[in-house]
Amino acid sequence: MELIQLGWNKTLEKSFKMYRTQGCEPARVFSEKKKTYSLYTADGEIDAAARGIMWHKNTDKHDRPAVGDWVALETGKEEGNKIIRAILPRKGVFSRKSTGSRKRLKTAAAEEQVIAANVDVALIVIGMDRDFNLRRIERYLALVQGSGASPVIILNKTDLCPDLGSRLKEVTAVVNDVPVIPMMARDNKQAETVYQFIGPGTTIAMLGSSGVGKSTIINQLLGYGRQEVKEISDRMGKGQHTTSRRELIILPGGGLIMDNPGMREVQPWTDEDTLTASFPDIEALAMKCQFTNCQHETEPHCAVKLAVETDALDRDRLENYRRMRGETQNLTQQRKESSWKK
Ligand SMILES: Nc1nc2c(ncn2[C@@H]2O[C@H](COP(=O)(O)OP(=O)(O)O)[C@@H](O)[C@H]2O)c(=O)[nH]1
Ligand SMILES: [Mg+2]
Ligand SMILES: [Zn+2]
Repeated sequence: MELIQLGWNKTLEKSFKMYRTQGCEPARVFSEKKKTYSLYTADGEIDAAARGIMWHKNTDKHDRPAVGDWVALETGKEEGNKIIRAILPRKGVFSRKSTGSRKRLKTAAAEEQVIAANVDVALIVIGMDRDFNLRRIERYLALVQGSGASPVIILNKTDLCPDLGSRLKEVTAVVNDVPVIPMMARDNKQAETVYQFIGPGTTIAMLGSSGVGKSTIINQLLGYGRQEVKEISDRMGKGQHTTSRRELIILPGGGLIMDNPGMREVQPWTDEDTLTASFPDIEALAMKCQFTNCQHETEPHCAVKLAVETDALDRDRLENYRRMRGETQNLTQQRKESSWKK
């Protein structure tokens, strides 16, 4: 397989140059086992271990290979003993707060664990049944903001939505320029409409709650039933949680796709500025607040609160923003504590 079809590009080639002179070859991590990784190379699939230093207890989890990473692979060693020498610079990452060991948890220090690297397009799948929730859409958009990926929203199970027209209006009102695709993935071949966002070498990650149809969409794109689809009754709404292995699957029409990278809680691992950037309407209003650091709580002459009072800004949207900002501020504090301990 051509490296370009795996997402290789000029920027990567540049940063790989020095490794090439050292006899390394480029490879892309497509799944992660305990301490080994499965990689795509120009010559096919291969398993490799990471250099010992990457597992040292003082090595930040952030510096370990993750699914989606491009790495420099040491070649020339005897067969079956390939080693990952280095991770090439990432375009962006999806990460979560590491659960860490129990001992570590007690210290409440937050550590960033990369769960997917170099994602180009994040398909946020929302069920138009009971899953439908505007606030959740905002949370996913905040999560994607700063990840280096462009978001696309899929409103799936349109067959279970009696009022699609007005739902669509509600969604487009909160998502700005993010593309929104309504679809009925199960019964039609509508999943193929997402191909407009996928080119050769595009890396896609599917995000969304359990039971919204992520695996169904992937199977449609693949043309066969690779991902396990949970049978759930439409009446009950939610399905059981089946854990799928996190891996990058090559699509027949080009591109690579990852089922839910496993963000259990929809918690943006981000900073306040990145969060605010995913609420551009609030950001614009905040420029008109009297205080530059206005928190839009009790300050006088707050343009954001005024907008809520005059119905120019949705109260629930502001509430959701505030809640996420609170979480982000906590996280920033925990990160500080974590770096003091080092
Ligand atoms: N009614 C309806 N059900 C769907 C649609 N797409 C998927 N489903 C069903 O939703 C359930 C969960 O789908 P699945 O792909 O496993 O969801 P995942 O947890 O997000 O991977 C399955 O029973 C699917 O058949 C759709 O467009 N309409
Ligand atoms: Mg699934
Ligand atoms: Zn304000």
